[in-house]
Amino acid sequence: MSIDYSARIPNNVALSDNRRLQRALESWQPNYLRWWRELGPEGTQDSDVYLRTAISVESDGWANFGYVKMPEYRWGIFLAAPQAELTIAFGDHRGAPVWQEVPGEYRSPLRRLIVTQGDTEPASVEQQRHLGHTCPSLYDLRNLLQVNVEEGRHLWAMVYLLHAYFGRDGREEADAMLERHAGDPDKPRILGAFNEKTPHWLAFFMFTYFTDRDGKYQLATLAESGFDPLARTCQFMLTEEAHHMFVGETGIMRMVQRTCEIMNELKTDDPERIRASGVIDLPTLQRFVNFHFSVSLDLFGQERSTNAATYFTTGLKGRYHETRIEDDHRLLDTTWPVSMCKEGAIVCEEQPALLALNERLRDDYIVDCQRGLNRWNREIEKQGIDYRLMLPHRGFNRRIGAFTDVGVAPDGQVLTPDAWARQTHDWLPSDEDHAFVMSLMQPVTEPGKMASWIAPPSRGIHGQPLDFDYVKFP
Ligand code: BYC
Ligand code: FE
Ligand code: FE
Repeated sequence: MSIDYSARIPNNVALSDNRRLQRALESWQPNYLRWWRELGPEGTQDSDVYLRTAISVESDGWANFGYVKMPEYRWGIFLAAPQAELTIAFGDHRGAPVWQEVPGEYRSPLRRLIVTQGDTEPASVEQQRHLGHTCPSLYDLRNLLQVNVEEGRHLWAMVYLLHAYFGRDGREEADAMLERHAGDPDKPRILGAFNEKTPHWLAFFMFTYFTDRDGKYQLATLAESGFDPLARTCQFMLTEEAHHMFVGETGIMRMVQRTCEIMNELKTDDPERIRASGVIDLPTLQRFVNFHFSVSLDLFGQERSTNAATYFTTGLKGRYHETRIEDDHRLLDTTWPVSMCKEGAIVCEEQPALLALNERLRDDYIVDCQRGLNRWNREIEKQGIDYRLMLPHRGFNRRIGAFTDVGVAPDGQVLTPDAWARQTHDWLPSDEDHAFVMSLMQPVTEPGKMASWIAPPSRGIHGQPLDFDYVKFP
């Protein structure tokens, strides 16, 4: 399983043994690089960035740190090591050996899952491409670029599967990954959240906290797949994903910390006075939590989903930590509680568990999201401030599923359309909020210095000091 770095495409899948596949991927590579130059990070393509590159898929010491110019980053194909005599853990094929080839009858749904997953990766790079111009520090800039190159690698992970296992239509899907673009009205990305803008660093930290966390949960279900190459590629992607969520969680933590310090200095909770001293007031942070959480909840699909049931029954997509769950792993006659709106009130009803798999994964996700809020709230409490950030109700601001077109307040109250329209601007970021946040986004590129609105991190990267030159401009 060692990685071949002498190849044009670094890999641990013995690519050189399959010349056809190698040639096909090598002919996709220049298109990828052209896309990276055109729609990847702006203003830093020729900089030396202190990046981590995977050198082994083993859990100990898989990374190498050093200066790299991003277009020269060694994007490649890295799968977690295979496990001997592995069997499918769930669904109708439970107990059968995992598949090394795509079963003909599942070709189309499997391709669809891989395409949907793959599409989000370059989308996020496109969404974040302007952020380098307004970085709050070199430390943060480097983290952004690390996230971006890894999302680029996640695209490689899916493109490899498409090329290796789906023949001509796989190659066409791989090309289409570089043709759809985030927010493009004619050729949008597939899922809603990946067409939203990430205009500033507050949105970026919220995105990496909430939306990359959807990535964690979706990848975890695909890491259970009966299609072994997909499972193994997702297992390795998850190790990279952890860093993206770290960037989001600590980024918001540092903003909370800084805002509370200013509130204590000024002895005020007046948002206007707080804003005037160059930090983002807590109610504004709350509105961004509301937005990014609700948009990310939509990424789990509808509460009742026959697609999800089919993915599970056929062994393509499992549950979060499938093998740690103690049940029959078939879900033939169990139920799961699902919230919905009935006659102006939110009720919880038992639904067939098989149809409720999206909702179940969303439940797992919500619990995980709350953990970061608890940490941020502990900081607010520690600084003696009487304010708590909260996750809005799952029905708030939804576009997919049972709560679409239902006005649900953050506290779960069901509202009339009028009342909803009157109050949304209290709950979601307004144009003014965005304009204010944008006004703070002045680049800080002196080593060790931080923008006014964010506290320094507690430590540097890979043992380096905070005033390390994490990015060197040409
Ligand atoms: N936007 O049965 P339903 C990441 C469609 S993030 C637009 O409810 P299903 C990352 C759906 O396609 C992880 N359309 O849904 C994060 C279906 O279409 P058709 C990405 C949506 O299929 C940060 C219809 O509505 N990975 O990695 O059970 C940075 C009814 O669907 C949306 C994956 O998503 C939406 N939000 O579940 C970088 C994993 N939701 O059939 C990267 C792969 C639903 O009517 N994807 N629809 O044409 C899946 O597992 C499933 O496609 C979904 C949807 C969970 C997304
Ligand atoms: Fe990713
Ligand atoms: Fe990610």
